[in-house]
Amino acid sequence: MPTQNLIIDPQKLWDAIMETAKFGATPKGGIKRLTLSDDDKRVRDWFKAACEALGCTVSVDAVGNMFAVRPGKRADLLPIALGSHLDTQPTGGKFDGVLGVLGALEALRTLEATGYETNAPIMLVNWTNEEGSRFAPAMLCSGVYAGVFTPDYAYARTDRDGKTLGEELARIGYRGSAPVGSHQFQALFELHIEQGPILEAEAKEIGVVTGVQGMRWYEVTVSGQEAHTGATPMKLRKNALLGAARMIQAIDKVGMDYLPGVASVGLIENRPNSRNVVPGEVFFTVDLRHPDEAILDRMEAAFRKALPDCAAGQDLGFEEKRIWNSPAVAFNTDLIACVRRGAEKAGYSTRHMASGAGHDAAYIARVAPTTMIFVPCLGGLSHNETESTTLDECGRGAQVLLNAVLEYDRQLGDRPQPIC
Ligand code: HGY
Ligand code: MN
Ligand code: MN
Repeated sequence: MPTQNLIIDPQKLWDAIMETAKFGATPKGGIKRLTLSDDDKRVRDWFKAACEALGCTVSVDAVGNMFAVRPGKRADLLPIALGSHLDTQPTGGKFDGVLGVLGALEALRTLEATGYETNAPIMLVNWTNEEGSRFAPAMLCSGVYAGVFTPDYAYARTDRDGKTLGEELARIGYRGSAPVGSHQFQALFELHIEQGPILEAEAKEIGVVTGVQGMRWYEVTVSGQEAHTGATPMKLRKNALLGAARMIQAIDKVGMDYLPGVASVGLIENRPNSRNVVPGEVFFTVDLRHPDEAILDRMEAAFRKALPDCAAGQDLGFEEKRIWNSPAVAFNTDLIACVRRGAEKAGYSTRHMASGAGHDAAYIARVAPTTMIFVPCLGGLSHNETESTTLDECGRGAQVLLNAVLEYDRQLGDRPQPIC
């Protein structure tokens, strides 16, 4: 069958996105579906049933990564993988990660509906804990798949309530038996919203993604002395929150000094957090990113120099440790060409770009040819309950995903079969 008949149904994709948005729906129209929560279990169960209804076999590895396989004509070919993540931020939107998983499902549904047989099997993937919001770091279980972290490291990661990833994985019934890495594939394509303003600003329909910038996460604890806010003179205080505030301002300046790099503090815990106690301890997280590793080194040095400078003269102590380092990644040029051809075939405008946000594809690129496809999102806004894109943009992204996969599959078909 000519592949031009393989047309995505944007309405079916949109309906699936809206249906699964009920798992963790928030009053403001977003999603709170933290990894391994009850709502994550519900959407995983939904995804498994949807894949099985399309005739796929679904299996789960030891850190909860889900793999659904549709057979191809040639058993000698490893599958082509399509996927992303279904977990969200606490105030997440309907499309971050979800579009990549459900866009892949719609591509597979289109193949099923037309009876089209690919050369290689097709494998849908849902990666565990891409967000890293509940269990740091981000992209944790695609990282385990890529050999960056061990399963035991992942199991031991603990949320702010003291629960471990391993316990929660078992609690929701998604600690699979398959060894991590046993689900082999030969390439990965990930569809995602851009989560930034470029495509919308330039009125481009598809982002042909060339790579992901470098990312580093740190944890800082500032220690002072709890004291009475009424009886303690200003000059005698050891105010941990004041020290942290000065550090946070200095961290923002690191970002401003190294544009287009970014520097952020997103999580802060002030202790004892009582209105009439001078704070004795503050914990906060730091997120530094830049496309160039050498500049990221300079940002890290500037950040680390700022801490003692901000604590000076206040009789404060502090501890700082880097908990994550995900170097900048370049995607596979052959797969990038498949995406570009897939967009041209559909007649969509394109723009090559690197990703500001982290994605599972950044780690998978270490073990298999990998690339990504972006569609615009409204105002470039993401990690926000008002995150939005349109039915047409979702449809365009899924169509390019399908076209790119079929282009790659066609190239595989040209390879001679091994003489067994
Ligand atoms: O942090 C990130 O860039 C991704 O959303 N986890
Ligand atoms: Mn994402
Ligand atoms: Mn995200």
